[in-house]
Amino acid sequence: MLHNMPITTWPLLLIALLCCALPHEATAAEPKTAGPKVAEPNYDEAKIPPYTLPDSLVADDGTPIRDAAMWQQRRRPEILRHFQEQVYGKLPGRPAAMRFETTEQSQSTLNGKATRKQVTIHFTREADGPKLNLLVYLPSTRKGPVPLFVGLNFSGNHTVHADPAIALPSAWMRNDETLGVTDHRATEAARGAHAKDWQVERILERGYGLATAYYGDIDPDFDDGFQNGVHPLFYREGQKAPLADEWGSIGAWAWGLMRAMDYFESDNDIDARRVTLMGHSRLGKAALWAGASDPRFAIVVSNNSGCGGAALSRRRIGETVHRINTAFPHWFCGNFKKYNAREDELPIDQHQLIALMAPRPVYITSAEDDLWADPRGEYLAALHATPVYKLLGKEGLTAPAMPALSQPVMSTIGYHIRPGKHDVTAYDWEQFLNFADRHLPKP
Ligand code: GTR
Repeated sequence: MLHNMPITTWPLLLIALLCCALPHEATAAEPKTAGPKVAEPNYDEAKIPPYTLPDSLVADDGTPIRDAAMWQQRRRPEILRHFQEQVYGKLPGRPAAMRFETTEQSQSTLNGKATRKQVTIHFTREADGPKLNLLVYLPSTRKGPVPLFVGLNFSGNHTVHADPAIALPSAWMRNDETLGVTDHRATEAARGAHAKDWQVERILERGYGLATAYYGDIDPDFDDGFQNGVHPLFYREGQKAPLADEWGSIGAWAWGLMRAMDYFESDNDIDARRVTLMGHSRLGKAALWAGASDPRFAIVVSNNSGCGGAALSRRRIGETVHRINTAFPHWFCGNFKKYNAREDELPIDQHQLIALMAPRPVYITSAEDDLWADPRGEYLAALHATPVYKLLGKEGLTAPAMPALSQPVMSTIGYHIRPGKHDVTAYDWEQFLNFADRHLPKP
């Protein structure tokens, strides 16, 4: 999906360094805000400073969390609040005037394999207000409401399949010659360009629907001081930007996914209790945050989500808090900047983001060459979320050591690492489908 560099034979370190220097799908902008210099990335396990992870089963005041009730009533809200106030920012609720409009529908498409729906979620009464355009495919073989995968896409709904009926997005898009994006508008050139990242036919064949939307519909991915996208809809009188503990762009993308869930609840062809949320990279961070914030998502899949996603911040390997906050000042809330090069002061770490999903299943993936995202830190976060699952009577992650390449572990917390780069592959999708088959509640 993101980078198409011929990098097969270079040493891993060089690859990792290039990951920070060369563009991902949306360019990893070099730090543009003034401030202390961001430390050079470390890729050496031996140079990770010693750290202690916050204990999910001890409350902030030192009280041990002994049972499920104490977790649910006391510790979970405490951890959730830390993530809201210090990391992603607080989210608003569902807008009162929100409405759904089916703009296009076909009972039989993709050679008879699917029903297609295109649905606009209008966040305001006005037709030209901010909106999210959902593309939904449902298997023709369905006998009733179907389980569904949902995920935001990077470059427009028209990139997920060559289907000529998919509407082009109209929202701002990063210019990209390879996708034919000029003047920040999508064009026909990219139709089907990311089909391999979505495996539409395979998902349908396995009995699942797929819903997707362009993340830029919710908030264009650049730092404009939160003037575009959905943020201004919620400003109080005189407010010009979110407060330090209010949502940034990752929060907005997560919020958009929650609004998609509102739609699924209204569509009788979809089983809203069996929705698996999948996100890659920055959208994996958003998926985890949406899953933590909204218990309606039955499963969350984090694909290569890295720093601010599934990877432990305190390891400071590959991408760090300081670097991500500097390159992408709009992603997290203002307060998160306090932790630049001060990870030990965070009241939480990312294993607790995974624990907020408990007891729901969550699947974490890494890619061998994606050292920027810290595969080992992603595995360790999954492992250290396990005590919360155990407290709730689930197994958590059953792999006490990091699994070998292509050896998926499918316990309540699942994990795999595959060979290759930062990407979503057909192999990854096969595992997501297997994981959903295994863990979704029965209809
Ligand atoms: C990188 C960023 C990562 C990851 C990635 C992506 O530039 O440093 O945190 O989110 O972008 O989303 O592709």
